[in-house]
Amino acid sequence: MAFQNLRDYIEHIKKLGELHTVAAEVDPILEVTEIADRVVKKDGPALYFEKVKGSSFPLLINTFASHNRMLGALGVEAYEEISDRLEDFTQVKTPETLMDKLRLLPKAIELSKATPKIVSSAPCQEVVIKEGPMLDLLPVIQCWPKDAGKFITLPLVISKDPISGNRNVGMYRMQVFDNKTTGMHWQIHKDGAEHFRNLKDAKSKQMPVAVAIGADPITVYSATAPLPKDIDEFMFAGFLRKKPLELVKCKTVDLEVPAESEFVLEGYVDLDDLREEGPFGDHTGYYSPAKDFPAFHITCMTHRKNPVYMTTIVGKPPMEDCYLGKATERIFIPMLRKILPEVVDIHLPWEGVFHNCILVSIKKTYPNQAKKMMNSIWGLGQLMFSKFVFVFDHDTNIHDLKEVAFKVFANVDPKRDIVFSEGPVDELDHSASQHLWGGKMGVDVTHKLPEEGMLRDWPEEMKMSEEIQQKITDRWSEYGFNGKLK
Ligand SMILES: Cc1cc2nc3c(=O)[nH]c(=O)nc-3n(C[C@H](O)[C@H](O)[C@H](O)COP(=O)(O)O)c2cc1C
Ligand SMILES: [Mn+2]
Repeated sequence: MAFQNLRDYIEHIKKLGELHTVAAEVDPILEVTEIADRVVKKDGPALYFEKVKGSSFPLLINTFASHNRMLGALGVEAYEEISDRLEDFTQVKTPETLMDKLRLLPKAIELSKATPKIVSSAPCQEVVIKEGPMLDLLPVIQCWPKDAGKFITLPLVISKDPISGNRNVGMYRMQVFDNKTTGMHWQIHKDGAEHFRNLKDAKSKQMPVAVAIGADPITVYSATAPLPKDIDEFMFAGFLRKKPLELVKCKTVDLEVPAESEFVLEGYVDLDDLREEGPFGDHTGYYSPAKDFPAFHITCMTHRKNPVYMTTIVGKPPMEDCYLGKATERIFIPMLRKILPEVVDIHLPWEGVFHNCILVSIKKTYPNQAKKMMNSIWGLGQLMFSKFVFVFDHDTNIHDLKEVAFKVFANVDPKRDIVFSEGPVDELDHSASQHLWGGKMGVDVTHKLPEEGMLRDWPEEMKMSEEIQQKITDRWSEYGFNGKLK
């Protein structure tokens, strides 16, 4: 079941015993981070801070920071419920009979259910503020000691392409510069940045932007999903919710925002107004340095009555964003298989902070397929950032890092099986000698074929027969281990 808004989800996790309320007053400068960091590292609950110094609004953090809460947020018990639906939805078979055509009907219905619906009045506009304190009212946190200031860390940034008019929703952090101005940290490869660049071709200077902070959990997740450009994240949210996302027109800009948002910031960015943003303690575990990004000027802030400020911190894994990333890894496998049918499974270990490392298992049917896989990954959406790509045979459990290490050490001839390449790296990568591009390494861990130059037979992996395994399990108590070692 999908939640209508954030407060319904808060009630849900409260009932599950996965929400801890802190009544003591806390400082938004660093104190919230240290508490949230300790709790997330211990697989603890979501945190609801009732009193944050300097604000009258409560703060919610670590909302998605457990597998249970992440699944709950998406309204499912297993990610396969979503990936199977996506697989089904994208199955294309040319309809030949009337029955085939009729079978397409549910898809059309599903699509119509995903299309956002405009409503005329909305909870997120219960309070409208056009002058006076705006950002100053919010319990925005400073996350790490050397951060440049306070950052809004979980915003849904909404813009429309100045040329095509297509909507995008992305999660890009926003540094608070003053009561009505923030930074807009869309990295160069992201869709929001593309909209901004397109202002030039559209012969325009300013672009309206709206930001929702706190919404129903599926919509918040959707802003982080690596969808192809021009696929509307709100439509994707509707697909996941199985019912349309309700949107309302903004008060001062020509954009729509989720009607059930907690807070909305309306405003614009200007091609000629870039400002220094950062440093910021990032999800890489290092500070990303200061750089120029557009300034976001706020023309109006609206919010619900009794709004909840939703935020997160990023840093050395595991952090809350790891769980969002895990959802993406699991949900998008069928989409990946549409382009790369040999993919059996993928795993982006948290230590690789998404863009540093990907493990892929494939059903290998022709020589050098592992190398083809590396090149495909380096050319595919946000997976292009992957610095290390390890390709395994289909029967390796790539989620077991012990098995992964064993297979890498055993199956790889370093001289023959390692491929070095170069290309774009994530904007946050600090290891490359220069900004934005650097080296890549692919490792072929699959069995090697004669056609790949292998001069000897590949050996068979040892496995005990199932019959013997079963016999020993049945007889275990006879061996006198007294329940130990089983
Ligand atoms: C908590 C969190 C913070 C993020 N902050 C940023 C950010 O500041 N800048 C950025 O470009 N991407 C950031 N991302 C990643 C983007 O949200 C992600 O790449 C998304 O797919 C971008 O949407 P787009 O493809 O529509 O551009 C963040 C993700 C999460 C989960
Ligand atoms: Mn997008």
